[in-house]
Amino acid sequence: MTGHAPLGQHVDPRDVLATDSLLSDEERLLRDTVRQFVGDRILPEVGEWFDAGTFPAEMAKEFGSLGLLGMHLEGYGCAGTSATAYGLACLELEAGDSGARSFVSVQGSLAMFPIWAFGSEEQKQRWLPGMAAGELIGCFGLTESDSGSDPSSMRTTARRDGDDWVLNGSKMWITNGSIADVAVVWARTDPEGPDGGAVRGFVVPTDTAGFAAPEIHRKVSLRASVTSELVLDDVRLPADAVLPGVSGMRGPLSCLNEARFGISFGAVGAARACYEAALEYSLDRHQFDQPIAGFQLTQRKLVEMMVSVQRGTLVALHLGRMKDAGTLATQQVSFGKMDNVRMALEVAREARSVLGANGITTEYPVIRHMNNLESVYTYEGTNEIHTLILGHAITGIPAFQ
Ligand code: TGC
Ligand code: FAD
Repeated sequence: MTGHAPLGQHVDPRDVLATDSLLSDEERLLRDTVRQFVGDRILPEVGEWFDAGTFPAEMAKEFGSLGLLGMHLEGYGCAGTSATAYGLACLELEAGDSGARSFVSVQGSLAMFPIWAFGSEEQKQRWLPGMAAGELIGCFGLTESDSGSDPSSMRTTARRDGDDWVLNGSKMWITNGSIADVAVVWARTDPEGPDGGAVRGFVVPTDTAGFAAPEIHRKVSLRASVTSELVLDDVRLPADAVLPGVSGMRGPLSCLNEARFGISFGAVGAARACYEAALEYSLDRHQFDQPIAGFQLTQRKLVEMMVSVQRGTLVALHLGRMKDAGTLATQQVSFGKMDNVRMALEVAREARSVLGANGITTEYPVIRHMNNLESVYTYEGTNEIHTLILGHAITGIPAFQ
């Protein structure tokens, strides 16, 4: 027994390390279902959505009927899958477009998760089933124009007025803001009040007086996704609008762990799509009387891309198995988000070069992914912030300030 496959055995160019064998039958089935959905419903149209700078809100119900919204949460109409299954769905969605994965991340990990984890039973019953079905769309308001990487410097306030809460301030760069039915908004309470100035989460129906969500235009990245400002002008909410189960920055940062985990998988999907587009193109495209895949310099690019995608897949799966075992540390999530997103961006740029001039049009998916990944590199904690989280983890010295 040599431990080797027979000489000359074929390897799959799309999965050279046979990472597929690490999935269960159930995971493969889910992966294939989402892949087919992306092929049928997203890929044929996403170029137009990107060109038009829009994401159709109607897709929410389609995501809902596939069980993709809040899919790793239990109860309240959620599918209750494993974390790895959620990751695999993110991977396939982002192989279509980062905007599709963003929609699902924000809905499930950023809007539903805080209600599910920190909400009252009444809040859960009111919002989660409709959100799981895609009948109600949620958004997550943490970032402000002057508080991005340092969200604890936020200026949005929540003041008590009798039993009511009154919110004032604004949030910036909020995915799904203009199409949302409900916004989970993080605001700082009165330092003199009973919450002692702690950040609290509020469930804000977007038809509440004083709430507005103007859309942000002129993006050249993540165009197939709605991004908005949230304006809160004396938004008066009943006492029970606050999320009772959490106080302090732990609230919003816990939600980020969920979404960053999904991005660790999602980025691999975008990278895989770019690698596969470059491989296919390089085998078809002839120059100097031969396929450009026959040039050593092109082969090197293809091999580097393939190795990166395979390595990213292994990292993501490892994180998924740890999350399912309940052992995943937040710093390990930062590893996946930081390394897989930068990997995907490098792969996208390399793939773009293989496509030559064709690589600069949205006729091919590569530059769309490449531009999208610039947003993914920045949101959910920039590459630098995750570097510093890991730097802190290995040295014990925080270097944020
Ligand atoms: P720090 O003083 O370290 O901690 C404050 C409290 O928070 C707790 N904590 C966490 N809890 C859960 N998960 C984590 N990852 C946590 N990190 C910290 C910590 O234990 C402490 O709790 P307690 O109870 O002792 O008070 O926090 P800090 O304010 O100094 O922050 C550190 C830093 C820089 C790492 C953090 O601010 C950060 O991660 N900044 C990046 C901001 C960010 O990622 N924003 C994302 C906005 S949402 C978004 O981008 C959506 S994109 C959506 C799409 O996909 O379209
Ligand atoms: P800044 O924090 O100003 O950073 C600018 C640069 O400085 C970066 O390179 C950063 O890494 C660097 N920097 C900052 N601090 C340090 C430091 N201590 N050390 C070293 N370098 C540092 N937010 C939400 O709340 N909800 C959403 O739904 C949402 N969706 C988004 C969708 C899109 C398309 C985009 C682009 C952003 C979205 N965001 C959302 C906001 C996103 O989370 C922020 O953009 C991100 O956290 C970075 O903040 P910033 O853009 O203000 O950059």
